[in-house]
Amino acid sequence: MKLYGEDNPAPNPRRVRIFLAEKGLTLEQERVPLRERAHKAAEFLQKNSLGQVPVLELDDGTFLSESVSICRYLEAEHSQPSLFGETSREQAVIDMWIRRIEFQLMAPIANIWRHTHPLTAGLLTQYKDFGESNRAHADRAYRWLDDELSDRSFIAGPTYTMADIVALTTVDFGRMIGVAIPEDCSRVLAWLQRVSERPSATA
Ligand SMILES: N[C@@H](CCC(=O)N[C@@H](CS)C(=O)NCC(=O)O)C(=O)O
Repeated sequence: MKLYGEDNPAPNPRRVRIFLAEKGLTLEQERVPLRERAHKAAEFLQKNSLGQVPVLELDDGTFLSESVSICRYLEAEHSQPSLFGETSREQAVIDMWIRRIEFQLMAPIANIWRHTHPLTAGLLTQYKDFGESNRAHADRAYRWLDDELSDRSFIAGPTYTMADIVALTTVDFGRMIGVAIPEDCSRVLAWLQRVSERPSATA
């Protein structure tokens, strides 16, 4: 098995590395340098036709892409500690929160990245007004998340799960490109400190 990824700050490969650290697993890894466009080379497109990382190559030659799907596969192979939930209720709640973080928070941050950041300017036609308009969406998402965290320590409940990994990588990437957590979102800030103190956060 081999994991193709990219160093930080790329958020999606980091999800898998944090997941592996939480599970205490190690895998052979190969860096795919995005700045050199290695992810769009013909050889890599054979592994993932979307030309994105991470990709997990299984021993039977299957290539899995999509960071959450890769982690689901690894969870099925190594069930403990559970990061996707044990009961059907836990699993559904965690899945709901992964999707909510991706749609509510990751989507506006990705739009800000693609449409306002100098590093992506050569990759697409940037619509700067559209990109900037997403700052208000990200702010709204942070305030909504702050209210949600009033009754629990982690994104999907009382324990750390895959939803925290998706949120942490998103929040850190946002901070890196200048999307700050609003200062009055004290619960989100406390959550960020809690998850950042885990050894896995250095992955
Ligand atoms: N939904 C995918 C997103 C993967 C993704 O966008 N990866 C970024 C690196 S963080 C990438 O490869 N970007 C290059 C591109 O989209 O062309 C996942 O969760 O794995």
